[in-house]
Amino acid sequence: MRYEKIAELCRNISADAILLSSEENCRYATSFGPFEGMTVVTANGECYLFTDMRYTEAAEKNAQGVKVVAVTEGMHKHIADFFCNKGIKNVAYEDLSVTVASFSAMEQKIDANWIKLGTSVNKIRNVKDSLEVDCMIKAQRIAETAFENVKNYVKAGVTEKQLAARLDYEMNLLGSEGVSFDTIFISGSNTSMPHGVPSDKALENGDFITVDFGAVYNGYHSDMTRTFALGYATDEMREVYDAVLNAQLEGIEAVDAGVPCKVPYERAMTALGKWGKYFTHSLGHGVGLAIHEGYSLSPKSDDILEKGNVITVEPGVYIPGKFGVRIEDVIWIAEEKVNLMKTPKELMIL
Ligand SMILES: [Mn+2]
Repeated sequence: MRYEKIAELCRNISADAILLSSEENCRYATSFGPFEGMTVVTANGECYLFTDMRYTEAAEKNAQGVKVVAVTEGMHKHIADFFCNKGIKNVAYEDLSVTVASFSAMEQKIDANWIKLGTSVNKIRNVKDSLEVDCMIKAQRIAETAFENVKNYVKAGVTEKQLAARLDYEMNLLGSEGVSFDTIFISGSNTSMPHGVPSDKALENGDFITVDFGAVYNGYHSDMTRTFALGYATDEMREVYDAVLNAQLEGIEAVDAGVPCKVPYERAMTALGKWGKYFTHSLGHGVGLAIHEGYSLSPKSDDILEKGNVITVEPGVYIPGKFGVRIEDVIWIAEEKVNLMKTPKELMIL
């Protein structure tokens, strides 16, 4: 049971219980979600899921090894009584995600010595087991099949918005629980904006097209970016594409357990050479129950990659007013390094 890792953390920080409130941490602890409510993991290794009647039946069926508590009036009051009955005094809470308003509401109703969790639960989540990675691979296969299907609709005259909608629809048809994030499906000069939003612009021959998207399976996210050309690619487009692909391969090569997060970034940046001045974000981010979690492959990071991390490698070159290229894969640092993607990366011209 995953909450056993949180119970161990609870003992390590000398708390009597950990009170989880974020959707991702509740889902991690209970293997159930999404739901509205809170989760309590006690130092003696018990896990309680507090939720209301909208979710209790499903929670009882699906939450693993967890006691489901039906809350009929006032979540905080219910948890306060529970702590009182169990003699729980020292309670760790998610100080990084609870708002000031909700903490003050909680503090008023629940009498406890509050301990800040900081990033400690996120650090646990950042080391994935193979069951979690299986979910991420399922999400990735859905996304890649959807992408293959959408290629049939990519032609001059179709708008970015129409293609983004088609991709989302295909992912959902194939079993995705939704989209990992708002799908980016942009073309031509819009591709110079790393997180450009699909518009009413129609695709034109000679456009670069950047698609950044993901599916969700059991709460776990996939994340992939491909850039391709419609009709033809100029020499400059090919040169930039090759530079980004080379940087991405160098970045992936550098990712490994024990390696500082800044090293893959530096390798990719060096590989970009003269195009490096157009690479304006970090090289990658951890991914899992949240689309951005864990470490960042940033030149400012002091973190060290660990076995079990799952992290994106996504260099880009964005030339304002002209075009941009980004290529993104997800890498799992297992016994060996595993690239979760199967979609090829040679420049594709549709
Ligand atoms: Mn990403």
